[in-house]
Amino acid sequence: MSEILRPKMTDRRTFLRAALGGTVVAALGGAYYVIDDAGTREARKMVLADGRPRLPPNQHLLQRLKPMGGEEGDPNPAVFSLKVYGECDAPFSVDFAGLLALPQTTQTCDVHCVTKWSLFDSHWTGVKLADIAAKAKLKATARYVIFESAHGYTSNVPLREALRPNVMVAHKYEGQAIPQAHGAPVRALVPELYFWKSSKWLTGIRFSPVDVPGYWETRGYSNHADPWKEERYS
Ligand SMILES: Nc1nc2c(c(=O)[nH]1)N[C@H]1C(S)=C(S)[C@@H](COP(=O)(O)O)O[C@H]1N2
Ligand SMILES: [Mo]
Repeated sequence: MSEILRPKMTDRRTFLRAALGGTVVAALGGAYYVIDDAGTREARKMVLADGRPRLPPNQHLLQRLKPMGGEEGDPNPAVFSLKVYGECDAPFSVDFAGLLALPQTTQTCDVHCVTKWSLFDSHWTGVKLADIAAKAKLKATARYVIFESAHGYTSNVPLREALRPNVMVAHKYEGQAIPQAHGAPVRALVPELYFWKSSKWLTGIRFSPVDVPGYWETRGYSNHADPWKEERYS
């Protein structure tokens, strides 16, 4: 994750084609991801309803979601189970069918990676974290949400922020099952914090009375991770 978004022109033809379109190509992880310079310039003029710039400071637009890696979990929905527990009166577990039986929402949102790329207008379907919290009957002592993923990856989000209507447990991306690289079959989605908070290959949601810094938060990255405040590192 510490890689810097940096153009590396290894494929001349792809570069020229992109350059003609007014864009620059970044070769990252062996694949090409287009930094949309024209789009970035336009994006910098956009303002959110609450006055924040739509594109957080020092971010650049990509045209599609870049797989950022991680230790993959089992993508098979048939073996999926999500454990919801911690500071709540009605902890529960759901399998994939059980997740689909909960109230579903589809949203369009922007996501922002700490390596300085952003993607506008990504589409996700899943269950709002707020609906999961209501079903679990949170205790007043719950103050943080800890997203737990395969192989011990975790991320921490203050409860108040996790209850925002755009925070969800997603099982579809762009109308399709989430691809394995992006966290199949189910991932967390926290659009207003840097993307590392959006745990892929999700296996658990724990409501905690105390903060528990997660995988990246204990490796030099910001505990809170607000892209508009550029909370990148701790
Ligand atoms: N389980 C798990 N989730 C994870 C990660 C990871 O390594 N493991 N990486 C995070 C980081 S650093 C980012 S930027 C996003 C990347 O999501 P993407 O690969 O779908 O773009 O996933 C986050 N979720
Ligand atoms: Mo990341």
